[in-house]
Parts: sequence; structure tokens; C-alpha cells
Amino acid sequence: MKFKTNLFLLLAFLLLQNCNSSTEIKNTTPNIIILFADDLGYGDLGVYGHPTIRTPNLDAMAAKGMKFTNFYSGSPACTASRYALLTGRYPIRSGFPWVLYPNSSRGIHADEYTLAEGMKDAGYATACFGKWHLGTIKKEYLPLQNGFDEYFGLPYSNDMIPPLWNDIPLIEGNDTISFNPDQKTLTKQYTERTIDFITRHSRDPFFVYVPFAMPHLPLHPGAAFAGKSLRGTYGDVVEELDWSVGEILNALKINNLSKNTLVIFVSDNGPWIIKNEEGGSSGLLRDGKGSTWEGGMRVPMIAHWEGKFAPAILNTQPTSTLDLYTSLLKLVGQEIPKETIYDGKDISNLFLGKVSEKSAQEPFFFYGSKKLHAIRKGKWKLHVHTSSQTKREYFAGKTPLLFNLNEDPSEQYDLVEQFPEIVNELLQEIEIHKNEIKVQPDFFQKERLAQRKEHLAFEKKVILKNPPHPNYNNINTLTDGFIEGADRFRTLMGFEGNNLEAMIDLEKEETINEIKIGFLQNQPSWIFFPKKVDFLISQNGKDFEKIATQAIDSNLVDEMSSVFYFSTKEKTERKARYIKVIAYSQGKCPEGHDGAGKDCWIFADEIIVN
Ligand SMILES: [Ca+2]
Ligand SMILES: [Ca+2]
Repeated sequence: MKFKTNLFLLLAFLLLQNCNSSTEIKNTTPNIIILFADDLGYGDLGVYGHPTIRTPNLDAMAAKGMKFTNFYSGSPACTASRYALLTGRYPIRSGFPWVLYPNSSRGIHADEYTLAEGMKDAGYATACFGKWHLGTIKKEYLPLQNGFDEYFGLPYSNDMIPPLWNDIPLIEGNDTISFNPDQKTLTKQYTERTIDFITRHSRDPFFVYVPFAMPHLPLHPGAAFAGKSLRGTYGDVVEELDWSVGEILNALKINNLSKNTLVIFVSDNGPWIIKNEEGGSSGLLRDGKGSTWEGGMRVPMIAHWEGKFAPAILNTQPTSTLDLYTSLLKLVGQEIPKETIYDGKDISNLFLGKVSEKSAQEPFFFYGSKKLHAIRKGKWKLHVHTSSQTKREYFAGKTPLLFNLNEDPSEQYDLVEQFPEIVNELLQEIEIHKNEIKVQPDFFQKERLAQRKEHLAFEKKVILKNPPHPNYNNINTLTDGFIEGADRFRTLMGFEGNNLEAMIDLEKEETINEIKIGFLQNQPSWIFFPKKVDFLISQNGKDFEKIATQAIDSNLVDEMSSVFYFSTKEKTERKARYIKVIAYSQGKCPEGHDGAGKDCWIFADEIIVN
């Protein structure tokens, strides 16, 4: 009897335990997994119609989940696309709208509120396993400083390797653990890391972001996949990604997490079609990576959340990675900062199995590397600028072009003539958007604006006696309040052989205590400090009085690359309305220099008047 009671108690205890853990799961917000393929085209999966690439796991994921057929990446380029996904903002807002290289000085700005930071604030454990590509040159650009608890992977594209580039690091956390790893092992390693993370956090809410290295070139399938696909090496690599998806979904099942984990599989941009059969396919869509034709930005997107929505839903609504930012943070109950402009719309209802009545009519904008190329609103897409890495001029380069994407997803039949009112409406939407984009400068511009120094000559008009070189004629730099360093010499004003003689009208009489002007020296580029600088003042703009001269100090002349400010030195306390600065070029490069006897340059920056 006693034994039986104990057994009963034990059973009751176990039941309670069980009950507790299932309530625990029900009450928490979902875990989030984003599997992000690189350069995978719209037509590259079985479930999206590829005739020979076998993707049984992704096909099954779509059969149990939701397949999107009008889903866009935020950009047709790697870095910008990742930026859009992780910040919910058009890449134009970031200050790096295209691709970063291993030596790029910029990276993701610390003031961006990343998806991972939002997840962390919501109490999630966070990890990124794979290609980062949002900056590497400073520690602050790396994943751990941008919301991820863990990171493992190549920090940029798998083709930025020797001999064109330096050795590529494999990074764990903030540390380089090796160089030039065997790329055949990457997909497997990223998969194992992801499964390990899921297993370790099976009782905490978690967010895992897995930006795969491939099928971006070079293609390196794992040993178990090499030579197996009818589609060749490209197919091998995609079939390995499919295996990875299967393993990750299986890990969720084993850990009893399928019902409270939203898994999203998507690609960062269209296929790299200029690489011929090594690149993928955009199926029935036009063009590929790098272009704003549909093939460049419409990508496969599959969402899976067991039990949340009816199986095999086909979602034809125009949606994008920008929307994922907004919607996923909504799903985990995290608010986004109010002071920043975000571009994504809230489609969280779709992931909850409800209809998202909102926003099918909200415009989506397509950007090339420098400017806005196209808009989509509902079924209509209007191109105002087109480009292709293939150098092909579709429609003989004509713009604007209007397509009805519901009836013509391949963008073959231009309807500009038939629907002028739609063209006008979309052109207006573009104008509204362009004006709105200007309102909020990117975080780098903001930082720079904060460093601007106002002084008496700030933004005053400058009149030059001698013309600057046409390649270096940025006259604004003389009074724009930005005090530049030697690294920005291309933005300074350059004179070849000539003197600089600049007059500034202060617009009213001022008490002048000091005048300064910055000059760059970079002797290997034939840029020398001036011999001397004269400072003059005038009441009427005609009769000038010289109030000071500073000759170059020979101690400075050896400096390799530096900016030096010539000044009036002593406090002048003189009243005047007009200022003149004359900087005397050394004229010819000196003896012993590469350019000895030929014209040398002077490069000027701010004329500061206090
Ligand atoms: Ca890419
Ligand atoms: Ca300046």
C-alpha cells in the first residue's frame, strides 16, 4: 500500500512536471530561426519548379507551411540585403547601399537597432552562424556588438579570398580562429552549430540567424553531396542546403520545439546569372543578382510553424525582408524605437495563421547601387531606371516601363501606353518616397553633422581668383564647417601649379580675432604645403590690408600625409567685412622628388574665421 501511494505521488509529480513544461511552452513567444541562402534564385528549389534539383526537405517544409511567391529581398546585393533584413530599413538609409569589401572602412552603425538586439531585449538567446558581411574592419561592426550572443562563420563573401584578397578569417565570437577554412565543410559546420545552439537553449526563447555561405560562388559541396545532383555542382550545393534545413527541422522535433518555433527560409538576392551554369536560375523571372528586374530581388521564401497555419498555404501578397524585421519583433513582443524610420510593414498576422488584410497596397521600392530603380504597388511595377550585370539592354533601355506582375511575372509586356494614370500615380509615390528618405540622414551623416564647426565664414560664399583643377573643385569645402582629415583629400580643393586666392564676404562687419586655413601634404601624390599664406582684411572688398603671413615651417615638410592649419597666430581684434587668403604654391616639385621640376599641387580645406 505504501509503495502504491508513493508510486501515485511519483506519477502525479511527473504529470505536474509535464503539465508545467507544456504550459511553459504555450505561454512563451515563439523561437525564431532565419535560414538565409546566398544567391539562391527563385527557380532553384523543387517546390519552386526546378526540374532536377532535389529539395525534399524544403518541399515538405512548404507543404506543411507557407510558400510565398511575391517575396522580395531588400536589395539585389549581399550587404545591402542583409542590412535590410537585420534593420528593417531600406539600405539607402544606411550609408552603404550595396556591397562591402574586406577592407571597407564602414560597417553597420552602432546606432542601428538590429533584429538581434530587439530579440535580446525581448529576453531571447541569440546566435548567428554564417556569412556576416556588415563590416569587419572594426570590432564594433561584428555580430557580437550588434545583438548576437554567439557568432561563428566567414565574415564576408566566400569569394573574397586569395589571390585577389587577403586570407579570409574564420571567426568565432570576436576572434579569428583560422584562415581560409576548407569551404566544403562550411554548410555542415553551420548546421551543427545551429543544432547545438537549439539543443542548448531548448528551454529558453531563442533567435538563430543562419546566413549560409552558398550557393554564392565558389561552389564547395560537402563530400556527401559532391557529384550527386543532376544539376551539377550548383545542384550539389543546394541539395546540401536542403539537407541542412532537414537536420535543423529535425532538431526542433527532437527537442519538442516544432510547435513554438517559426522557421523562415529565404534567399538574400537572385541568382548570379553572369556565372553561367555555376550560377542559379530565377525561373520564369527576368534577369538575376545585381538587377532590380524581378529575378534580382524576388526570392524563394518558406515559413514553417507547426500547428499555426493550415498546411500548404500559397501566399501571393507582395512582402519583403523589411517586413520580417517589423513582424518578427512584433511576434516576440518587442517594440521598435520610435525616433527611427522603419520601412517594413507588419505581416505578423500571416504567421499566426490569420489573414493580413493590411498593406498589400503599400508601395515597395527597388534600389540599385546608387539610386531608386523601381516601385511595386499591388500588382503594378514601374521601372524608372534599369540595369543588368549581363549588360543586356532589355526594351532597348527604355524607361519608364510598366508591368502587371500578376499577369506578367516575367516582365515582358510594357503597359505604359495603356495605363498612363497608373504611371502617374506610381511616379508620384516615388517622389513622396524620395522626399521622405531625405528627411532622416543616415547614422554616419548624423555623426558627421554633429562634428560640424560653425565660425564667422561658415557657409559664406567664396570667390576664387584662380580656377581649381576640375577633378578637385569642391569649393564648398572651404566654408562647409567640416574639418577634414588627410584620408578625405579627394573631397578637398586642389590646385595644380597655381596659387589659391580666396575672398570671403562675411555679409556684415565682424570683429576678427583669427583666420586659419587647412592644407594637406601628401608628397607621394605630388601634394605639398604652400610656401606661405598671407591673410588680408578689407572694409569695402577692394582695398585689402595684409594683417599676417605664415611661412611653412621646414620641420613639417617631411611628414608623409597630414593636414596643417596656417593661421594669423596672434589675436588680431580687427573689424572687417571681407577676408582674403592667398596661399603660395611651391610651384614645382623640389629636387630629389619623383616629379622634380614639374607642377606640384596644393590641397585646401576649411577657411576658419573666428
Ligand atoms: Ca548574395
Ligand atoms: Ca571643409
